[in-house]
Amino acid sequence: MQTDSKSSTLISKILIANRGEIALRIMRSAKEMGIKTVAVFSEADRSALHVRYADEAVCIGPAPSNQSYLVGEKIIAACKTTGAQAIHPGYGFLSENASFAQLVADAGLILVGPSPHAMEVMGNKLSAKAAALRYNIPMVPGTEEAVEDIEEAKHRAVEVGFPILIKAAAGGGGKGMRIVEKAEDFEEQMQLAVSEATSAFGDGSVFIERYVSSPRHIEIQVLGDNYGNVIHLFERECSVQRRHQKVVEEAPSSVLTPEIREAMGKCAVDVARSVSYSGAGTVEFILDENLDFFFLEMNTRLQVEHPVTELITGVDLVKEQIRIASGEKLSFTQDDLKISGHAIELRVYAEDPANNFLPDIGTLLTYKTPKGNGVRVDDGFEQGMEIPIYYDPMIAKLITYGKDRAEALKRMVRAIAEYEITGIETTLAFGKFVMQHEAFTSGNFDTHFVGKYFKPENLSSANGDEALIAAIIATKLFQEEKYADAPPFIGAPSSSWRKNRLKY
Ligand code: MV4
Repeated sequence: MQTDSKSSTLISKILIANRGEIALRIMRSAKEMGIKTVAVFSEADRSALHVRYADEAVCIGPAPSNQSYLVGEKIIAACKTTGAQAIHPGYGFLSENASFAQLVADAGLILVGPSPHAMEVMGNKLSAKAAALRYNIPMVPGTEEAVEDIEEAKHRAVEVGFPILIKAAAGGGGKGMRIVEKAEDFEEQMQLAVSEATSAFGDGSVFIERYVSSPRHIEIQVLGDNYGNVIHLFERECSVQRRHQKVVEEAPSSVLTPEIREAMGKCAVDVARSVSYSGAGTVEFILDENLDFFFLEMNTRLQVEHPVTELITGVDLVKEQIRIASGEKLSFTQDDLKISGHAIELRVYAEDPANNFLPDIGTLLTYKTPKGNGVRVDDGFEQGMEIPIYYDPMIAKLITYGKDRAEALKRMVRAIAEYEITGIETTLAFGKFVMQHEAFTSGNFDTHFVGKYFKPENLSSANGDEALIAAIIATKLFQEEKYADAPPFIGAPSSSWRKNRLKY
């Protein structure tokens, strides 16, 4: 499928304006294409893996991201110093910042991503919906413009029908979103939504949609080139999330029929066309109980969960992004693409699932990744490294592939058991809980999965190590009694036994 086209004439050196696993992910593809890589790093990331992996590295300031990874001028200056012709922004940080995209263009550099215009239109939910409306894309009934006057807004809410959802036009990640069950509550919720949106985004515009109460979250990966060719690479199912943070993603979705898949794919391509989209993008939909789907928004970046799409299509999305940015035409058509097998991704966070998922920072005392058939780990750490407090707490993405969903799931359970992390709490045991839950294994779940089924008590019972722990304690007590009068000897079981033996 992927042609090994000659390395780009426009790009011989690329700067990766990111850190962690995604910076490494991008550099690996660049290296395979014969493109030199430049890392940028903050003072907290001096010894990070992405810095060591790159051909060159430039320090761009102190640890806080607003003094380093978020400062566009420093990134552009680093390109000038090193002679990099292009910037890959990864995800997060500057990746969806239209002003930065414009700054890059004005500096005569190539941004691996869509135009500043496409970013700007899709960066606002209302302008995104307005663009999509011209292509007759299905959308949840609601207001097409921002609602300002409260009485007028309430009138519109009654027309739409309760329950409704008030959303911030500039919003993302569920911020500024309020569910309103009945008309009496409307004024209060609207005021709260406006003030939340104003403080979070500096833009208080809100709009109304009918609330779809138990949706599945399904997104379509698209690729567009600079010659008007747009294709889709099928869907990713992302319904297992916790407070708008995705936890598990998979491809394909177990609920889509070939007909719905094709219809959603066509809609996603049209949404991309509405802004002459170039590069890799993701069109988000919700799917209701009747399997009707509605366009929500478009993300104009490479997403965290892109590997599941790569595994089922055989396409290296980062290479395609770079080829498109260097002015190449898409080397394949929609008809060349098909789904092979099934892939599941588990995000491993440095968070304590037993303690309300509080971020847990510290040193990776043990860090051993699973290996073998059908296992891919995208990470940015090694044993002995510290997880810095300044950035996202994601340690790794554990991705498994199989000929079908059952095989991918079994591999995932096996891979979780092989993964050894001590020194910090992680979401691995939580992942095991999800993978073994009947609602997940049967495919009968929606965006409420975590809230509906997960309680911290589930963790210990899902763990299955009680017998092992009991045996270790018994042995230790026995030895302590036996040698109570003897001096401590070298090699005696140390008090760190628990950290070293606990496995998921
Ligand atoms: C919705 C919805 C139900 N009805 N819109 C959440 C974040 C943003 N991307 C859109 N979101 C939702 N919009 C209507 N009209 C439910 C959600 C939603 C959700 C969507 C995708 C993934 C997870 C979610 C979790 C809660 C709510």
